[in-house]
Amino acid sequence: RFEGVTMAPADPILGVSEAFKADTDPMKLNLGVGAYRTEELQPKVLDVVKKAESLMLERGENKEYLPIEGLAAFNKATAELLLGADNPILQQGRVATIQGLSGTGSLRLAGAFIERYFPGAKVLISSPTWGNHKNIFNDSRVPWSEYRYYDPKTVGLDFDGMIADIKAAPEGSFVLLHGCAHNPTGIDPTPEQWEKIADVIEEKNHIPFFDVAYQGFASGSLDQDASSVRLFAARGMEVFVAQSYSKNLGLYAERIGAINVICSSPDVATRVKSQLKRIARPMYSNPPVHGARIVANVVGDPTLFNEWKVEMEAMAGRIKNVRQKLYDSLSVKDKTGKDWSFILKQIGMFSFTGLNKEQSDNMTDKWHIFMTKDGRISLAGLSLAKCEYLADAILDSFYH
Ligand code: PLP
Ligand code: TYF
Repeated sequence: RFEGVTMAPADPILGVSEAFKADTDPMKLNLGVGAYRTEELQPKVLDVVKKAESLMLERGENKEYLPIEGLAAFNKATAELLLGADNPILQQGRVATIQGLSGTGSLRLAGAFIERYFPGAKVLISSPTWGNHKNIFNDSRVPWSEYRYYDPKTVGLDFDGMIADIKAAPEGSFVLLHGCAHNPTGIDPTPEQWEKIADVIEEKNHIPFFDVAYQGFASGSLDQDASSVRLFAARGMEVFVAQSYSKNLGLYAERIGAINVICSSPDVATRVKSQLKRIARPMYSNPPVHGARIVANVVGDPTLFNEWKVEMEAMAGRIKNVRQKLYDSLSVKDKTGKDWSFILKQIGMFSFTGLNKEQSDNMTDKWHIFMTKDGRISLAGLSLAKCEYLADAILDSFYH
């Protein structure tokens, strides 16, 4: 009876890791998935995470179910990190926060909520965007369309195109925005551009919907990386925000994140929260506790909180160093005079190289460098020692 089931295609990002594992070449390099590696290219568990976990063991915490909305101390901490602990919106009780299964699961809850309460409303996503956004809204049965974002000519933001497309969308659409460190391009709007984006969204009665997967990981500062969201919130707008602790605390496999809905009144927030819980209950009943306790312990303890900031800055700093070294290597080796400075202007974990599919194939087939076919490379998977090799591969692939 399962005869009719067809083979699903491999995920374009996670499929890269599978292919990497199968390659036996000693020079192979995995720049596909966005996961932080040390200079030795090993996965990293943050010291603050280890300390929080030993605290949890000492306290002998139990494994009882959490409530549907998750761990209260986590939900409080996560909304405070996002908006700033002294934000009046929090004192006013205008935010509905529930713990989600990391960024992905939180986006999926939002998708289900939009499908139920805004039937027919469209989600606008950037072109390009993180590949899973389309899957999430397809499975939520929420219609989506793209707005212009990346301009291949300038390897920068197509700001006019973005504004025009947001303006042209039907009133009351949801506009999905990357809070910081846009994936895959690494190109973010400037503060002035964010203000203009907020202007058109307000004008058109759209609802801003932020995906915050890299808070603190892009610039090294939690506050700076949340400034886009805070700018919208400070205007009194209603805002959706999905959060993830995969990257900034290195909790990838713990699946810890949240969905926050900033509402017009505490009353609305209470009702929205009740409906988010109603959506979560038949999906997974209640979320896992381990990652939530780690976050709550780290944020709730001033010493651990400061140590986290130092470790996060170090991760962001290592990525900036390889970014610089890659730029230097390309600039020295490339005799055509091509301007590679776009690499330095991009921020976050990724660089969007401008390599097309065929050139990306050459990177993998000839150089054993694994990356997604859109030309994105994860700098978090690169070491200083491998920058020269990567530069040789990029130049060969561009000009061969
Ligand atoms: N959103 C964006 C833009 C991402 O880049 C990622 C991870 O790479 C996520 C969401 C979600 O990741 P997770 O589900 O691990 O939190
Ligand atoms: O590299 C990226 O853009 C992400 C990484 O459950 C990722 O796709 C991998 C697994 C997952 C969520 C995000």
